[in-house]
Amino acid sequence: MMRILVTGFEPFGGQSLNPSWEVARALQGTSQDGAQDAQLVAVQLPCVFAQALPALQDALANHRPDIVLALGQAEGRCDFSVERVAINVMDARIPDNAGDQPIDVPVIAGGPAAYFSTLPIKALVSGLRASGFAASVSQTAGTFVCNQVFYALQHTLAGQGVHSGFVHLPLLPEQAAGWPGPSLPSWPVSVQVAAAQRALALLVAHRQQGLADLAMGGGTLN
Ligand code: PCA
Repeated sequence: MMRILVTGFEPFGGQSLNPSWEVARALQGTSQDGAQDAQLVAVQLPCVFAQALPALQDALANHRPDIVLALGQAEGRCDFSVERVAINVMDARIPDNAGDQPIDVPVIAGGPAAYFSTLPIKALVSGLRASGFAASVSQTAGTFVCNQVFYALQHTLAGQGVHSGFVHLPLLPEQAAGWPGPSLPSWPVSVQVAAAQRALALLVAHRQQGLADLAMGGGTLN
């Protein structure tokens, strides 16, 4: 049986919702198209540098997943934003939920500068677009708690054959409505959940078929 771990974050930055957790918890217990025998567990991670990695390690040890889809909120992103790379630095523009704000501290001292996603990121983007969901490859997951979790996830699972990676999600409409400053894009939770469900079905099928990722452009000029 295919074991899937989906993580989402608690709200942060003064918000009362985080789309990543709303999506993760909605997925819990659902079956994925084409993956009837998959078992999905959703785990919430604290948006606290000092607590997120222990929670992630617990989830990995408890569920021993074949596929990990880590989700986070990225205000300003307008689509299902599939991260390519995690970098070994924490540089927090705002304090985390415990008031901690590390500047230029490695996620893992002595670790490599970066890890790539081991998800088929191009196939994911292509498959989502074919199903009507806006999606793209993102070249940076930032330097806050999402990137920290993504880096530690890839570091922990390196060489184990698990398919793992990170996706940033747009705001929910109720968040965007109250957001200060210029308007930001948002997706209703139903659309976010449907996109994530499609993504998981693609990931499961891809893994079951042992396919390589698509060679499709997903870069940016700058
Ligand atoms: N987004 C933040 C942290 C938690 C979340 O959902 C980030 O992008 O780092």
